[in-house]
Amino acid sequence: MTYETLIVERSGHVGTITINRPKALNALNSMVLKELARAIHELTDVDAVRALILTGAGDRAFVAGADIAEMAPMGPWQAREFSELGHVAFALLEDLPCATIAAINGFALGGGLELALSCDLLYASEKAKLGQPEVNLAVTPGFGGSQRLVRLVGKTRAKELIFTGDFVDAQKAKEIGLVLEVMKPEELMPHCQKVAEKIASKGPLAIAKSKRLVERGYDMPLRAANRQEAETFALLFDTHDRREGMAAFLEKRPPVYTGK
Ligand code: DAK
Repeated sequence: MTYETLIVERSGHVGTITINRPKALNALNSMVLKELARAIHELTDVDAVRALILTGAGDRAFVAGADIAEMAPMGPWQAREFSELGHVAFALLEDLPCATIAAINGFALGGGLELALSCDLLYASEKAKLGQPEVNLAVTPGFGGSQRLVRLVGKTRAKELIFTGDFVDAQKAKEIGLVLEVMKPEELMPHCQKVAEKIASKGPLAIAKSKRLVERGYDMPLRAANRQEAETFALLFDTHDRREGMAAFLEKRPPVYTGK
């Protein structure tokens, strides 16, 4: 598959999607959002890609937001459709049965931060600047930021970021729990690759199911979520990988997982 606005790569079980519009600081236009959904669909085979890294092309931005030039002439109906494209692509990411990692290499603003927030693990370079500056344009976050940001950093921090439109630097983002780690720009991709490879070496179904348990369980009452966990745990006992993992431990050798 070829893409106009993305670079999609695979190395072993690790996939990388790079948003590739560096001249516009990788701003998300309709084409990017549609291609993103298509690329995510392509990567949904659980045994093919076991961890996916998202990043931005160039050295300035992860993604500097939704494309303001494309949004400027929109009426409410087009804005609704545009917003839907983002929601669909980001929900696909959240539902992808493998780990997703945002390598935040520069500006992650508005829709760009919302894209990162749809990933499982967020790592940032020292150069990163993060924020929800939509209010500067007299709109609200449109791709789930008002909900995912609250869940990650809490209600008042999220309100502060959304109401002021201020950018936070990478260190501050780590302090408030928005990103996991901050590192030198040249260390970011190797670090994300290392984490991705580590995750890819585990039982793929266990990763897929763990992700689902965390995502779905978060909005459920504790008892129901725990019941779901017990059922998932039990179901995995009927897989090749579970037998392989335990046999490998007892035979003191590394396991070979197939996602079956
Ligand atoms: N969209 C389009 N182009 C962008 C862009 C963006 N978000 N951000 C940057 N660019 C372009 C600039 O226009 C410029 O293009 P040229 O003039 O060279 O052609 C190029 O990238 C380089 O940017 P600057 O010249 O501005 O670079 P600076 O270093 O001076 O400034 C900056 C960097 C990131 C601080 C600045 O570019 C900036 O403030 N960018 C906008 C950031 C922003 O406001 N992001 C949030 C966008 S709003 C909704 C749906 C979606 C959304 C909301 C509602 N509904 C349907 C309800 C989402 C909204 C957003 O994400």
